[in-house]
Amino acid sequence: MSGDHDTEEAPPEVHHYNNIGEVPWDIQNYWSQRYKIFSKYDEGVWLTDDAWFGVTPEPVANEIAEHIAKSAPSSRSILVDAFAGAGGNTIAFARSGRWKRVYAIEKNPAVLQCAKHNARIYGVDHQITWFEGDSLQIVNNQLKELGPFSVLFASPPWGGPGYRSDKVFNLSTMEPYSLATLYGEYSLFTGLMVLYLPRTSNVKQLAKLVNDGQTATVMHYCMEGASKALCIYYGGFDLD
Ligand code: MGP
Repeated sequence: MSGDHDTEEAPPEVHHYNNIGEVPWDIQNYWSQRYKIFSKYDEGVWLTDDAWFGVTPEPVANEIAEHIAKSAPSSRSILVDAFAGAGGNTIAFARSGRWKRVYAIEKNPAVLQCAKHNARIYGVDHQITWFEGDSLQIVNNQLKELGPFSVLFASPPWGGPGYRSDKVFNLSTMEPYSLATLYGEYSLFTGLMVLYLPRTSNVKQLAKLVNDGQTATVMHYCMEGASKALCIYYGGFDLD
């Protein structure tokens, strides 16, 4: 461990790797991009080995946070991050300064501890309320009353890095939650949602959820000239 934020104890599955010799082979590719993922990596960022695959790289997370901040109606003052993971997006939302409060949900207790720790490194922990548990349940039970004031962002699991083997990614078989399940459940909470999905997502499936006369925007987020992922903006965002 290194940095100034290591007074707390890390759970056994949480690591801060300092050199490539310590890093499992299947995440070495991600570790070599660690400063793109977290620019403050060397300050002691924590991750579980599985969390590396799903973290949104910091420049992408910042760009998304900026787009949501400027396009959401001003009446919305709460941002709910439904799958916080190790905190990449949550931290960017808090840093944007746009939200009265950021609510962050994560099911895996060790990953949640990483997110809290990483938010402290970025100095934004005090702006975030954390929930441990199932995203769909927490949104529609514990957070229910906040729906009319909220924008929901979800970067769900895509079923692992194997998503790349599909030329067109089928969102109806996405594990563990399909697009229709996520959209259906989150729509009960708020009409304003942004979903972070594979760059190869089936666009027809994305469009099927848009009612006649309404619009949705697909935005690709790129690094070094290549799309990393897309976001679909459902509801009244002003992205022009
Ligand atoms: P990638 O395809 O694994 O990496 O993930 P990359 O660097 O584009 O691969 P390359 O070798 O083809 O260049 C691209 C981005 O998708 C990552 O930066 C993550 O933000 C995101 N991502 C990957 N997975 C497997 C998931 C996932 O399961 N869920 C979410 N929400 N994001 C993911």
